Amino acid sequence: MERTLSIIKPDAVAKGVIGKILDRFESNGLKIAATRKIQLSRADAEAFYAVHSERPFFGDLVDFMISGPVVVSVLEGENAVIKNRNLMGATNPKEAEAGTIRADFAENIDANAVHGSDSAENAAIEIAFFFSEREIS
Ligand code: YYY
Ligand code: MG
Repeated sequence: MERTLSIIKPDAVAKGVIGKILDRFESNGLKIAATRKIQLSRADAEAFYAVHSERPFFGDLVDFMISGPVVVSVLEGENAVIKNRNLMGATNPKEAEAGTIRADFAENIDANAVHGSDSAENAAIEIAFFFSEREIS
């Protein structure tokens, strides 16, 4: 069993599709092992996305991620990292395959509905950023 971190971003929370997105996970063999709605601070968002701090889109990404509440979840299942990435679709919703979360719920690359860890190693770091072990089951 593998774990990954999912974030339902402010655009999708504002649209009222938290339930629809969580259903994609549960319907595709990913258990919701922990979940919480949270308003990120600027410091939270900057720390979470520190890997992108030198990229030109970093400022806009941080502004977007604190523009409203998000839903952070730990997903658990076989090959959870890649399974979640496949369910999410491409970073740019215009390039995302039909039936993926980003194709169905995202408008553009800046507001693209979901985050998902890109490796098991990063998943462990990202999960620990939001959850203690006793909150995950
Ligand atoms: O992992 P993923 O979210 O699919 O993409 P990343 O390359 O890690 O970028 C993180 C985040 O940054 C992306 O979801 C939207 C934003 N972003 C952007 O606004 N413009 C880009 N050209 C690339 C990424
Ligand atoms: Mg990424």
